[in-house]
Amino acid sequence: MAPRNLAAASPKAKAGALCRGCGGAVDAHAGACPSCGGRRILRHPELFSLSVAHVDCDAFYASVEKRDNPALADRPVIVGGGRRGVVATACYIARTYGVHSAMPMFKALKACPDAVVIRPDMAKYAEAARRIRALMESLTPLVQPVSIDEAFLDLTGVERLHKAPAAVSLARLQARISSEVGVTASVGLSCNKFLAKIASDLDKPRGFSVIGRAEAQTFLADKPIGLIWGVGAALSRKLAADGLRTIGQLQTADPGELARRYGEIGLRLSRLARGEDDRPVNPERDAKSISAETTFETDISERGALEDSLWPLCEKVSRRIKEQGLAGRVAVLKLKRADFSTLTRRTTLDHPTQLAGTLFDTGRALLAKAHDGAPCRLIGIGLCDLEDAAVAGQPELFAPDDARLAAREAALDALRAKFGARVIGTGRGLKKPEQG
Ligand code: DCP
Ligand code: MG
Repeated sequence: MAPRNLAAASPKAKAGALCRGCGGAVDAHAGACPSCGGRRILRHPELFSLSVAHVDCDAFYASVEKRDNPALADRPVIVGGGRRGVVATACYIARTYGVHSAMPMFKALKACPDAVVIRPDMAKYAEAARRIRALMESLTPLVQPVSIDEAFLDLTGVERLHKAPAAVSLARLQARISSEVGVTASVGLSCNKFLAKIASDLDKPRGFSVIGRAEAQTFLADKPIGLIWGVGAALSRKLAADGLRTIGQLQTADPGELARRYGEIGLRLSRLARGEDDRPVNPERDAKSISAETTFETDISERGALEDSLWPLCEKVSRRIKEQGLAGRVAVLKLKRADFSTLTRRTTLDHPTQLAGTLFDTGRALLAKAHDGAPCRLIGIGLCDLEDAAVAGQPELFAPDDARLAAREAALDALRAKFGARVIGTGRGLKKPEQG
């Protein structure tokens, strides 16, 4: 499996080629791999100078099931059912019948009556995921898990350690996931997370795709705007109504005009359309929740006063969650009464959020349910069930209805960054200075 030609594997190599059979680096002009004789050679001028990757397992739950029951290898397999009665995933054979994730099971079975249906066994999938994660972490400390079967990896600077460019290490990783865990994965290699994520999806299953810096704009130009993370159906419709359908149209639109029309989101779309994404691969995913609380100097029993004290806390949580590039799906409110009894109330949001306004509205609703008029000595609010904001899709940030709210918060954040957190407040934040 080791690359035979380390000279070609040097990070400085101009053009690179990789044998898709054994994962070894080969000479860019070789017709066949000198190591395994394979003829599936991946060539790309930037192959050995790119180091940000997205790795995503193929039909993950179904692959684990096939691994554990070889008799299923050539059968269409659907994992799902149970309480929700929908398809969690379908193997690539079942997909040829049109079966896909989130499809109601009855529809899936109509499309593919011969499918073998298996109930999900999460413990088994989590175990496979842990082993895959460990293999990734043996390559680089910069592993950012996105979901159970996918992660971003930044291999910048570890080429010397592995005596191989990132592409070769990734091909080896792909081979080890297959031989040691028994499932297959697809790799997307590029210069940033946005492009790497798109790349990993281009050649599934067992794919290895590269999007280079030089080709990014051209590659993206004719793709629909919906390919951009977080651009859901609603925003796509709004952009289409304004005549914007392809990423190429975003590339040629004036960024200032996009900002004026869509706020911060417009600017972000403009940058992504040009293949620019400077978010780092962030392995710091330890924080299970982000919260803030305040203890009052004197107990408060009046609802309005409690609400006023909630707002700066929401701003604080929002600021911290934005700094970490995360979004939370569950909001939690905490009240400590004067008698020191504590109560917490939580609610799951429709979409993960990082907005102070959304958190405040949710917190206020929870407060209305939880607070019985008793004097309180402390109030706290937080977000948990955290996800990477970009990968979570930020449907809320991108939903046209909330776009103004998001743009306004982005503007306030920018002012705070410039002048300090305490200088800029909203009417609500200024009404009652933060305590505790
Ligand atoms: N999953 C789920 N419900 C969904 C989507 C996914 O339960 N609506 C589960 C089952 C998948 C796993 O998460 O196996 C990983 O999700 P992916 O989106 O990566 O899908 P797959 O790995 O199954 O297929 P692909 O090869 O397209 O990545
Ligand atoms: Mg997958």
